[in-house]
Amino acid sequence: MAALMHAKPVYVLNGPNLNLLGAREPDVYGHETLADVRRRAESAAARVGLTLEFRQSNHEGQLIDWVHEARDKGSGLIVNAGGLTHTSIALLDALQAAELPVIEVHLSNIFRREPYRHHSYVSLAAKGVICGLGAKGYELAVEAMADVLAANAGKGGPAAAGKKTP
Ligand code: CA2
Repeated sequence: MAALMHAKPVYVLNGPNLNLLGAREPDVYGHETLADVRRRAESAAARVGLTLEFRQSNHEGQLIDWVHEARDKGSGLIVNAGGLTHTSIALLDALQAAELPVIEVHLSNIFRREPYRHHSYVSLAAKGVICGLGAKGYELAVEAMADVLAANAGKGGPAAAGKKTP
């Protein structure tokens, strides 16, 4: 496991309705709130030497603006785009333009759910996808991001840390 300290934070972006976590549909999304998820992700980040910008918005344009911000100010992106996962070519375009490693997370196993959840635009920009493991998936995504960033840094130093690998 990498314990490399990165100056730039990893952006953890959460999309529409994820602010409702813990309040409704616990059978699908569990009992933990988004604040609980954030605490887990930040604990994992501290363990692997990363810092996070953990955010949530119900607005597609806001999420896209944050992806643009991450392009300059971030080292990677962990994205649970909520329902926009399955609809947003605009968010995909932003993620592809960011030229940062992207890890996609879903609390639920989208492949066990309705067919319209089986396709993800976000996946087209993602190095990897974690789904169905609840809040634990965010911890795993942070750990995986640390490994990706360490591997990229090893390939060409800090300037290469954000570059996608084939
Ligand atoms: O499983 C996931 O993490 C999802 O990204 C959650 C999205 C859903 O549209 C995706 O297909 C899979 C939904 C966001 C959370 O919505 C809630 C609605 C009511 C109560 C709690 C959460």
